[in-house]
Amino acid sequence: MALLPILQYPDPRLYTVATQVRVVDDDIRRLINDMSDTMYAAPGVGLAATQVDDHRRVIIIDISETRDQLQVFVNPVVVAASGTATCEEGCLSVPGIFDKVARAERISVRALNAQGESFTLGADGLLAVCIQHEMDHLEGKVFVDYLSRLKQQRILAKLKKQKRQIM
Ligand code: K1U
Ligand code: ZN
Repeated sequence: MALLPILQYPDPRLYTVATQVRVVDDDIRRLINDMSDTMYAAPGVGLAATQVDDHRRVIIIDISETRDQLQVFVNPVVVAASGTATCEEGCLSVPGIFDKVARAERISVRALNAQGESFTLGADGLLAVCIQHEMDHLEGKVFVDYLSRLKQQRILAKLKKQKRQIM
């Protein structure tokens, strides 16, 4: 079991654009295993490689109540999107902050699985939100970037205060 440190907003490394995975090999599968240990321990319902300072296009998600339905997306691409839905989001890189973000209501995503096989998945509800949130991380985008400047300033102040209290 390997728990990886999760980058905390506003760490500049969260703004890195991830690169395509050329081959899904044992090295990528090790990353997926370490990311899943980290996500389940946090606990979270998703994690992007960016958040553990690995800038390859890998995201994982498990929105199941039983926490045993891991979904792996390597090189994910949204191939169709429709509607708009606003949902409250959180992020392991922005602890204790939750706010509403508008995203596509339904998406169809194409990706490779942990065996390197291509698949296409239709998603709505929390799964669609999570996939879009994690794919944003691969583009160097954090959900607070969608919020107003004023909210961003308040979040930064709150996180600074939290950090001071921990030290
Ligand atoms: O990207 C991340 O840091 C993961 C993030 C995913 C996410 C959650 C909700 C809306 C959009 C994206 C989280 O997992 S935050 C933690 C969380 O929401 C949660 C944790 C445990 C159980 C249920 C939810
Ligand atoms: Zn996040």
